[in-house]
Amino acid sequence: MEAVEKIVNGDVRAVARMLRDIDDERPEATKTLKELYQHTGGAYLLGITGAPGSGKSTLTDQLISQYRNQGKKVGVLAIDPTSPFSGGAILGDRIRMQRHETDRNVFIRSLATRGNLGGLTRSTSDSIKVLDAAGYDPIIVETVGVGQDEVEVVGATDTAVVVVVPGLGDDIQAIKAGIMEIADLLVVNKADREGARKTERELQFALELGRKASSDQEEGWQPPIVKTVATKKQGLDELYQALEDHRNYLLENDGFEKHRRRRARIDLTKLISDMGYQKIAERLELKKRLPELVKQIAERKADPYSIAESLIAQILE
Ligand SMILES: Nc1nc2c(ncn2[C@@H]2O[C@H](COP(=O)(O)OP(=O)(O)OP(=O)(O)O)[C@@H](O)[C@H]2O)c(=O)[nH]1
Ligand SMILES: [Mg+2]
Repeated sequence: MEAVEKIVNGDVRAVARMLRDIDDERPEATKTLKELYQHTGGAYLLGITGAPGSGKSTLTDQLISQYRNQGKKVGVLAIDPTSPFSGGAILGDRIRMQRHETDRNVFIRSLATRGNLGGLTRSTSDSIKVLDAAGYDPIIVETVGVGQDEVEVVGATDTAVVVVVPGLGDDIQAIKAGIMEIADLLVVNKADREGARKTERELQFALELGRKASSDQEEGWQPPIVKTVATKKQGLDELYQALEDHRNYLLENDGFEKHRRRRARIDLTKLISDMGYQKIAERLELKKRLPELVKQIAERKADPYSIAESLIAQILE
């Protein structure tokens, strides 16, 4: 049987192999992705982001149970933003969610990001499509909300959850800048610690400010703040209910359609810039010509702007 057919039939090994091929950037993966595409678009995408150690994986582990109780087949992609050598977060994710590892209806993978620009968005969105085609629904994507790419990944999900912990202090600045605008739902986890109420109030305030400044906000949806103690399952029913509320809100307001269009736009523009450079380089025989062009630029016989313009002009001719 072909890879595509196997994946669509939910063959776990075929799914795992495909994710590896994507990670290794194998050219064959693109061929399979082309054929898989028509089988995607059905899954509910749930993004969870927040500072390192805020409890994202513990929350995800609890949510997996909630969705399994509803008979859902759950996919989880945990993005590790650290260097490929540390493996620390990956290990933590595996331990946190290991009780689900023997469940055939739960698929958990960690993706290392290798630090290449745009690589995260591309490989994550490709991996999501594979799980989607294989029938996983919901698909939970865990990222550490540090870089632009991570924020972008979660911002492109259907429901974006931002996790904070009490006493964040300086963190609130980081949260205000960027992360706040993408939040559909805020979680104050580790509410067993001191200052949970204070953090909740600070978030409420930041939320009001951030929402006013943001143009990308969804009309008619007020992001709720849910307090949880993930390790003790406290607040998990409330969190699940808030997620369902947002999903229903999306269903009633063409939200899923809007998000599918947004992701299609991101996919297309990313692919054009990724593939574009390679194709342009081939067409212009850049590999052969580059040393001479670089020499001219370095010796100030030509400027890089004019060279780039003339190369582009040659392509457009
Ligand atoms: N006290 C307390 N500890 C918690 C709570 N939730 C998680 N923890 C602990 O916090 C630590 C980090 O939890 P993780 O779930 O791995 O956090 P994470 O955000 O996934 O971490 P990274 O993926 O490494 O960024 C673990 O030791 C958890 O047991 C909570 O509600 N209260
Ligand atoms: Mg984690």
